[in-house]
Amino acid sequence: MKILDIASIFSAALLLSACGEQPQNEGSLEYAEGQAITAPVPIGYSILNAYPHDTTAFTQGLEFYEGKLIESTGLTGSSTLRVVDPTTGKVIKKISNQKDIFAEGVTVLRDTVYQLSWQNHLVFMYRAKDFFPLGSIPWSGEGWGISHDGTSLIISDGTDKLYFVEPGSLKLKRVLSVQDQYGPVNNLNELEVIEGYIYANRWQYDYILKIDPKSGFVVGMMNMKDFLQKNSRSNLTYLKKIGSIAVESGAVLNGIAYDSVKKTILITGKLWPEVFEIKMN
Ligand SMILES: [Ca+2]
Repeated sequence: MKILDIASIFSAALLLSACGEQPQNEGSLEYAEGQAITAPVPIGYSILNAYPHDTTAFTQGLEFYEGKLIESTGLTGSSTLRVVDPTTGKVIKKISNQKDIFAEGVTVLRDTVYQLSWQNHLVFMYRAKDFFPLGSIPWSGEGWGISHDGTSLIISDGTDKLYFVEPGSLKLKRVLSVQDQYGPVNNLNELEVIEGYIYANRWQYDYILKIDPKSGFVVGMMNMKDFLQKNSRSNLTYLKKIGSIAVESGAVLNGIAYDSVKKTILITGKLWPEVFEIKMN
């Protein structure tokens, strides 16, 4: 697909979104106009384990794949794609993105790794077993988080929209507007599909959202306020020693990976010293 094709689809989708109109084609946008939305239900969780995590990893994407963690780290000039041992935190394999790339979310579908870039307008593909590069696809918007439902890739771009696209081509299938009882929920970031629901980090907010993939309603919420400070076994002063308020406040929760065998969730954040294994109550 050409860039222009994607751009035109996006323009149409976003225009429809802005106008609040139903599209003419089948179900490419979903709305809940006029429907009352109930407040999300608090989701409790237990912390089972804390595993080491590379404190230089500016985590942008996290996914469990064949017993290992696939992690994408950002920042222009130092972005990487990694295979990480989930319990030791050891980086088993790492490749670097080109120096001009700011990498973002990552997911694996049909043994292909999809790695987003933030504002480079490219999605990179790799063979999952060895990270052999499979090229890139143009993406007209920003790239923040990515996951999949087994059929479609699901991409966030920092707005309240989630884009369902075909793997391989990124052809747009539908746009989901995410909202809670107060209206659109923006800053959707790292994603993970867990048992049929989309879970999302929301940038600059201390919680994980549970989103109904049909309605776009936020149906649940995990409170993660001061999660690292409360639960880390590490000395966190290094986050301050960097000497930048921006970096310190940038060390936010941003990584959700689901182990479908153990039915546990691995969460971490940018520059965090640990990956936490949690289980929803
Ligand atoms: Ca994820």
